[in-house]
Amino acid sequence: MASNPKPSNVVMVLNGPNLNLLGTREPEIYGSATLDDIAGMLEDRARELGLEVDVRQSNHEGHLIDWLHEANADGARAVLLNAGAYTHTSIALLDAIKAIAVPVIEVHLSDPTNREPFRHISYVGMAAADEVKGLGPQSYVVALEKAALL
Ligand code: CA2
Repeated sequence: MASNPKPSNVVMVLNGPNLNLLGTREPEIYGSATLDDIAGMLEDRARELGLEVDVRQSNHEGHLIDWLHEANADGARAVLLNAGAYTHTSIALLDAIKAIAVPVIEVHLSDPTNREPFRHISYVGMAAADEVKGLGPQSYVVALEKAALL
């Protein structure tokens, strides 16, 4: 079936490995907000922007790929993707982003380019339409505001 040519108002927000642990450890790097807190912030901002967010998290690379395909098939407005450490390793995610028409905005709480050298490469960034990083939970909100302009 052909995908819907008119993007919906749904923005899918995909979170990768270990992000379910946000707020429990390493607050000096990732802050003290939980993923549920971030989802709440996004729901509030989405309402103001006339958008709807669908926030998901998985520790499994294939789930993230399936959800990118789903966002595309459903004609989502955009995907905000914090792929966690898969950002720096996953050619499969790069291929998935290249294979879909939905714009993907790369999101990070920290700024990986100011951290260890192994975090400086981003396969996600090689295909993402845009990126927001280093703003803590606000990175997601700024990315949502960018999605509203697409
Ligand atoms: O800064 C980000 O958002 C990252 O995507 C977070 C990933 C990291 O591998 C990326 O380089 C940058 C790690 C997420 C791990 O989250 C944790 C949360 C609480 C406690 C431990 C890990």
